[in-house]
Amino acid sequence: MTPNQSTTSPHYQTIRRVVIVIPTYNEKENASEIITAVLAEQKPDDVFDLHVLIADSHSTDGTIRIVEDLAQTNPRIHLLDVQERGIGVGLYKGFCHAIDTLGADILFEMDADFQHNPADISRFLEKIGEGYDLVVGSRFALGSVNKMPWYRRILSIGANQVIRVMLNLQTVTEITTSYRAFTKDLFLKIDPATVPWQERSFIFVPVFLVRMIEAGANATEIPMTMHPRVRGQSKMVYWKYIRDIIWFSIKSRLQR
Ligand SMILES: Nc1nc2c(ncn2[C@@H]2O[C@H](COP(=O)(O)OP(=O)(O)OP(=O)(O)O)[C@@H](O)[C@H]2O)c(=O)[nH]1
Ligand SMILES: [Mg+2]
Repeated sequence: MTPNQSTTSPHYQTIRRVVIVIPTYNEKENASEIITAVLAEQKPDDVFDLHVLIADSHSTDGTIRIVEDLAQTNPRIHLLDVQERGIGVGLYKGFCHAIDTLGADILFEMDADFQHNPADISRFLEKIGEGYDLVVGSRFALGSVNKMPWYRRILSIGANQVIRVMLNLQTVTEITTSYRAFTKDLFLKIDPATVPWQERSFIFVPVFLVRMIEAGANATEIPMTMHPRVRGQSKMVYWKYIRDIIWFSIKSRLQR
């Protein structure tokens, strides 16, 4: 060590690989831009080494080709074709691939359509650096900005309240949006059989968070900015999501 180098310099700390898993189905309008925006968050000399994994359900609109081309030019960009439909399939298989093949220490889940702002990534990582093993982006935390239309805001308030009250969840205020960072160690504590990752509806998203909390996560929330989708088509089927949330909440309540 030369005299002006300190042991607290990032080079003397363990570099932790962060893999941001983005599930996609027919996101050709967003794919290239979201990857670029995520990787722009890599800070020089950081202790976090950012990678992005697109976990695609065999899109038919050319998303795969766009990501394949980008992956050839940048080793931080990865593609996994999970073949089957479902955000849960994309996320769950994406997390496993990120750990087993890409060597992830820290995982993110994030949407492709810019509803989750990539500029928030560094604030998630700050909290991981402070020792939390789960950081949840919340539309209900003080300082968050929610630009969704009124009917979507009512829907999200209702869905979150139903789950929180029925399961008596105190730790987090946001259960239904998929913008989170967590450690590999926390993920590995979860029994895949307890998470509905093969369901076509979005029910994986809240159940996965509940399982992380039940696994003893040291969790915190950060305020996030949420914007309506600008490009591409929504894949959310609201009635199925509401039905599945109510059913999951009732089942969980009865089992307690
Ligand atoms: N791998 C995979 N990803 C999916 C699937 N369905 C949706 N996604 C992705 O999951 C993320 C969230 O889906 P959205 O359609 O944006 O759902 P939403 O944000 O609740 O709805 P909007 O606010 O209307 O956009 C996006 O990145 C989608 O491309 C799927 O079947 N497979
Ligand atoms: Mg969306």
